[in-house]
Amino acid sequence: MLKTLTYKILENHLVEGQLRPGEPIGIRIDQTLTQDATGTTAFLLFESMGIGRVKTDLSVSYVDHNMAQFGPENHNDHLYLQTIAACSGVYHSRPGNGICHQVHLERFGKPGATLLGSDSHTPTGGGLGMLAIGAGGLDVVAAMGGGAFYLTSPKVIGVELTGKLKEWVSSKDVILTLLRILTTKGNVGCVVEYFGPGVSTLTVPQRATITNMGAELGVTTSIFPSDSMTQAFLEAQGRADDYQPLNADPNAEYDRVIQINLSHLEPMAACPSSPDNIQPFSEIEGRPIAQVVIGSCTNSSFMDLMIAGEILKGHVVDAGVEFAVAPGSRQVLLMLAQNGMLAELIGSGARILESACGPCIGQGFSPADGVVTLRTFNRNFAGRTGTKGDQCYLVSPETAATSALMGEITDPRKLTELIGLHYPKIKLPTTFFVDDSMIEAPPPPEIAGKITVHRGPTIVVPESPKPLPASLNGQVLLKCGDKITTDHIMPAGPFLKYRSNVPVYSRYVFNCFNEEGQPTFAERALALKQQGIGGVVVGGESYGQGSSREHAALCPMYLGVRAVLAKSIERIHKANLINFAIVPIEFADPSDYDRINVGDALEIPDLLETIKNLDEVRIVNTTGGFEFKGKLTLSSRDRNILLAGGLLNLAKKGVH
Ligand code: MIC
Ligand code: SF4
Repeated sequence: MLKTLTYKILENHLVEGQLRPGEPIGIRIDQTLTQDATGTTAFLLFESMGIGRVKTDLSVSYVDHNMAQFGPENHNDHLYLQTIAACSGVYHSRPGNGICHQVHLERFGKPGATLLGSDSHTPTGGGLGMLAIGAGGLDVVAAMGGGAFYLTSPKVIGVELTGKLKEWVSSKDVILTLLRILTTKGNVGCVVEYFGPGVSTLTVPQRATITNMGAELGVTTSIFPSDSMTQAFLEAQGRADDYQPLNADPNAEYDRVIQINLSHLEPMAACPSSPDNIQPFSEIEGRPIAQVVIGSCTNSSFMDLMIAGEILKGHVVDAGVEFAVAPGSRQVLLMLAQNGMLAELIGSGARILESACGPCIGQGFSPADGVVTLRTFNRNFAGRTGTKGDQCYLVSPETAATSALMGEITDPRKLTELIGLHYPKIKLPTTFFVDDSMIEAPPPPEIAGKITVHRGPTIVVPESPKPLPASLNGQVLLKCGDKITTDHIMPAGPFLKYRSNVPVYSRYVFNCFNEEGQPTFAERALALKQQGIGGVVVGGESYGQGSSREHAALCPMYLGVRAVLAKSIERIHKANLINFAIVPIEFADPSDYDRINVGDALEIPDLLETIKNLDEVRIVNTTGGFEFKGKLTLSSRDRNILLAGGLLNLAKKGVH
């Protein structure tokens, strides 16, 4: 059989199961990454699992999300992460060194390897030909301990690239095109694999933009072949030895093939408030804008900022626009400082933000009410900027810089006509400036054993779930519609700093649905918990899309939520629910969604027996006086985790 690159890498790492689409499999993980917003909890769980030292080839802990440091919480987390990394054999990328995905690509990613990260944009590594997958922290912890990562053997969607991007059209426009075709729904259990003659025209940073934002498709990951472009990138990073060529077999069989001719693409934008709300420029050009940000793990590479700098050089952004640049890594920032482009950007009026996630996760730079903000990021979910009712458009660095100059959404292809600028071709540097002094290698075990782990008082060890009851006596706490993201469930922004304190962070579960003067979701859930009634959340399609944050399961679990009933549930979130003993149930007949109301009492007789053996759940709505069916799509491992009361409880019994 002619193999895809995805299946070649899976085959090399398979430890359990059969490589057939839809089958549950376990794979060996070579590398892991964690970041501070998910990593603090992950390391607390790592400690409670008693793993000691990591068993992977490489594990890196990054600090890039919680950087605002209002109050002691963030710094407490940083110190905890630094000391626990040293104790556990983990590399520690210090605050200021950059966004995890950008730094991992630059310094650690390796073609052919597997990478598991507690962040949904881990697939960025697919730009280097690695199989890089996002997961909840607990799954990453299990892999750090040498355990397999369990997933569904994927379907592979082949994206055949032909042609070559035209001037002013960017790799961001490639992924926006794919989002227009595939949307953010219905792609669970698939991997997107790029092939064809167009691949060789894209550099690794361009490929990484595409694989990064591939996360928004809801796929398991995205991957590019490893070729001479990969070699050039690794050589320029001083890592020639990490290169190996990798390709799918010619004529490999894909489950579906999508053709994209790069020469036909045009600049595009994802309009408010979903990454798949794609519009061509004819629809949006000329809209006035008040804010532009270039940054995030999608588009903050050296080449991205160089092209933005070339556009802005010698000009000042429009008076109506606040403009910010957040370089993806310290390497990027240093190189811009060394070659003078940083001065050009500052000269253009850019506010230089630190190399971190920053505005992408609502850590500052929220736009004013009612204005348009243009960002080079990957997500524009409603309110993610920190402003309710925000109007956030996702675009390429070329479009962002051009529009910042003009004060309105402007097609970058008009720059020649507008300011006489011809397309500045930016070449991949032959040498990147390499300085790893902000990455701390772990000390040998004899020294590691003497390190005292710093545990600030704002860091609270999360509770383990209580075992599930034999029959569920539940009540509907919330009915929340389609495309509920983990940002809706567990908001970031000003609450991000409570990530390592579940009792406090839990107060903000579903905060966007709370109404002034009414009891909050958390208050209602805790009241039910005290009466021994299990909370149930009812959702529509694609429940739990977006971030990998396991707090979207951990905090509801703390509040007594025992089941999620939705039309469909996204991959990472579903795994997180299972890990924290919340039963993920899909409606057998989606129209039953309409028959359920908030406050309805729902009973699931013989819940445990059903989880043990069956795929169909009988649910009784005692308030409405009717019965309906739910579906359980669970592997036998998932069932064992639920029956044990969550992964932590299962692991404590010595089973992973
Ligand atoms: C995001 O982009 O939403 C985040 C913040 O990076 C998350 C992780 C988190 O919530 O900490 C992600 O993408 O997984
Ligand atoms: Fe950070 Fe934004 Fe990337 Fe998430 S998407 S890792 S918040 S830059």
